Amino acid sequence: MKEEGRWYKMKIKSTLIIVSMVLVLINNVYAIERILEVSLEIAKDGEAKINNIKTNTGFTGNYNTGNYSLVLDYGKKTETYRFSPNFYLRILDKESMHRDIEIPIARETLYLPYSDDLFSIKVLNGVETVAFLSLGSLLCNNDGLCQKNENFVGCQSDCNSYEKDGVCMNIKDDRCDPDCSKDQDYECTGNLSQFNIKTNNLRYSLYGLLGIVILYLIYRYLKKS
Ligand SMILES: [Ca+2]
Ligand SMILES: [Ca+2]
Repeated sequence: MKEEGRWYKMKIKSTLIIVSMVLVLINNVYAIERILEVSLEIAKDGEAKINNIKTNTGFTGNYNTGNYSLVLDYGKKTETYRFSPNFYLRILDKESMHRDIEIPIARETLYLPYSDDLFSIKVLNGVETVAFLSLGSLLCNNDGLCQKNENFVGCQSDCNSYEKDGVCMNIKDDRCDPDCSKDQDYECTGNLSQFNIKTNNLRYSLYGLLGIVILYLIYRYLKKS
């Protein structure tokens, strides 16, 4: 009897572990990574210009090598990303051959990890600083209005999830985000049942998964006793 009680406790413990693992998995599927898009115009052997910055959702790039670096300053720490601007343009000549011609200005967009405490951006060519931008309230000025470089990703105090702010947030907020295409945000089709079917399907498949786990545990329990 004592033995059985211990075994039963163990089963409860493992059920809890499995359930929490499933919950963690669900959470990860919905985790959206925030990124900062930095568009640069770099003059060969000269100054660089930070043309545009924008917060977005998506993937970051790999910036490990190159003679240029972009430094994100968070006040307490800095992060350095290395890259090589492309000063060549590939063209097709009269004989239909590819040829690279040199261009005076390279245009690059970098996709970097973003967090709210970002303070300034610096671009270096070797050790020489070629561009600097202090962010200040550029990405969010907390005035209740969604403008300029602000969007829901970087400025939730001013922008709603369904704002026309250049980023598509395909989340359930009962509104159509005008930045999304119809297949990105189901709330844009005006046919909410389609959206509900989707979420219900997901919900049922998760219930199904939990059901299988529980049935398996009951089966194991009956087999042992
Ligand atoms: Ca604002
Ligand atoms: Ca939007």
